Amino acid sequence: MIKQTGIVRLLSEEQCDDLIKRIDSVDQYWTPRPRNGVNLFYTMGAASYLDTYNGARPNQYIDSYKKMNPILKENFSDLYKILIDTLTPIVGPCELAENLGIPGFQIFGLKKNNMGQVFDIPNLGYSTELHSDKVSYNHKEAWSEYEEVEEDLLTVTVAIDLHKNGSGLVVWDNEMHIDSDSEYANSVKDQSMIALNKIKEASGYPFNSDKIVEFNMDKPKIVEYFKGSMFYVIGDPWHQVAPPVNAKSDERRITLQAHALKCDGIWRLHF
Ligand SMILES: O=C(O)CCC(=O)C(=O)O
Ligand SMILES: [Fe+2]
Repeated sequence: MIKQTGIVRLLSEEQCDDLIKRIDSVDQYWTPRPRNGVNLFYTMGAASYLDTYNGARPNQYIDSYKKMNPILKENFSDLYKILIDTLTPIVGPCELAENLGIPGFQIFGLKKNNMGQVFDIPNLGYSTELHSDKVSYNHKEAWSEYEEVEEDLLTVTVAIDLHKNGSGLVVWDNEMHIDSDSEYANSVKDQSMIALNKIKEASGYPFNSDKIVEFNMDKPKIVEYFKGSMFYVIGDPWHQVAPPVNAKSDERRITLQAHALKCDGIWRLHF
């Protein structure tokens, strides 16, 4: 059930451009996440869905957040302050979850100094795995430090850089009232339906394809981001990163990604 959702401006375009420069200036801390031998995706920070497995919190995750939280705070404390100050009147009190990886960056694209020859990125060329964000519940040890842990899950995405033709989120939930009718959004909807039909033919990909079939939607909803936007949702809809449409390899999609559970009355923001 989607309890609350919206998209608002968090940053000006100038603030985004400044952040992009600063994110590039610490690219030694970006973690490559290659797929099929090709790398067009990095993260910066300890990401629950990539660095933990089944809630076991292996050392990989703990080591990663202990190293990366101070680096993220040192470089981006102004961004975290704007995020918390803007989010608080909308959803209630928020804080960085210091006992987890704090919100980090997801960078689809190349490092600035690896952008030699420009090439076309295939449509559907990025990770577009269908998922819900339930992995946050797996941090049982961290949550056990609080007396009261509420059930709701908050997800927040801040768009800092976007593909020229558009970037956003594909949401497979009839309760999602945000939707775009742009050329980009319609192209993504068409691509999504082609992908869905392929999934129906050859079940097994993506891993939770059975869920898409259950949704029984004519088309998914597209939350289209704008440069500086903050999208938030309380609830846990099935979703995918919307793929780029006719993008070149010198374009990027950079976001700050946060998830949160409300513990002792405060949303505890983590990656
Ligand atoms: O980048 C986005 O728009 C959302 C990413 C996402 O779904 C996630 O990190 O869980
Ligand atoms: Fe997600």
